[in-house]
Amino acid sequence: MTHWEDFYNTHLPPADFEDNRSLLKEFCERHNKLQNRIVLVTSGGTTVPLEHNTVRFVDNFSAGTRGSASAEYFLDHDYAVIFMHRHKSLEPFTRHFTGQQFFDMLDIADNSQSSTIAIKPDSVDVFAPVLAKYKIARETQMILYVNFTSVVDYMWLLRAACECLAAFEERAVLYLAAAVSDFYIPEDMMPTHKMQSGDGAPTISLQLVPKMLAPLASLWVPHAFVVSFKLETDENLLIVKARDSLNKYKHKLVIANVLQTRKHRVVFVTPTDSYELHLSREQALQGLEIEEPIVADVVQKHSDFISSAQQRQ
Ligand code: PAZ
Repeated sequence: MTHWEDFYNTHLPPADFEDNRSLLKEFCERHNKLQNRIVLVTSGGTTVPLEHNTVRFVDNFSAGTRGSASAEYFLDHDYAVIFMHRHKSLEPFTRHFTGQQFFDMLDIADNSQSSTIAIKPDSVDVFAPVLAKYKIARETQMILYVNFTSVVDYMWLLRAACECLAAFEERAVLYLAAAVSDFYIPEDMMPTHKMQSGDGAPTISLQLVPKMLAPLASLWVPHAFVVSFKLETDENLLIVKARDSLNKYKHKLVIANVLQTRKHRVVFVTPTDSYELHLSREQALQGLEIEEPIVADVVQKHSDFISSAQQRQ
């Protein structure tokens, strides 16, 4: 496995990196002055390009549901939110109206002079509260959107966000819900141009991505409340792998989930404890989302963490 420092030495930052870094810096400085709590929510999957001029890439299943829903609930708890997401994955607020849903909520009235577009009366109750929350979040500048596509973009953005979050010390939460690839093709092993079928079936050799949770938890934001997510498909590995991760990186909490049941069941694994949160069928039918109790629990743990840090001072 490449050491994390070698990874940054051998992979260039994305083209929009400096712009995003300035946005992060400005957002963090403002909220730090206000003594706000802040959360970095990572969301969606990363791509692994197979060519420098990327035509083809390896991707994963993540739609960004967990991250985008969680970001909304953190705003409800008055956290400033850095929403670091995969380009074109689900985003807070607009996630409620994807695909044709939004158009189906609209009516168009034509007369000879002009056209008027209006929200259908029976959709107003659904649309208005979401729009109102979006407007407040934007106007009060409580949310910053930054995006990534490849695993390399993600790594650069993650480190830049951590550099800005360090000043918040215990007031920062890192909520790492993105599905980040464990494997990639290093830049020096990737062809420049589109692979040609005429050259025969390619042999693709993937390397391990360095585990950034190691420098993140111990060096970049050592005082922050770091929460990672662990996804498995084999239930038998879930708790073992989550506990391994806590032992190795010494962060505060792993939220473990299984691919097929992730929308209604997660397991909280702390250094001393593990317990389940789940939604009943009735709760799901009523429109409750599991991210609401997940975020409420994380916020409670974060408050306890801040209190015990203050008592030590
Ligand atoms: O994005 P989504 O809602 O479809 O999925 C969420 C998730 C399963 C990616 C997330 O809960 C998670 O487990 N993220 C970490 C994945 C991992 O690297 O193990």
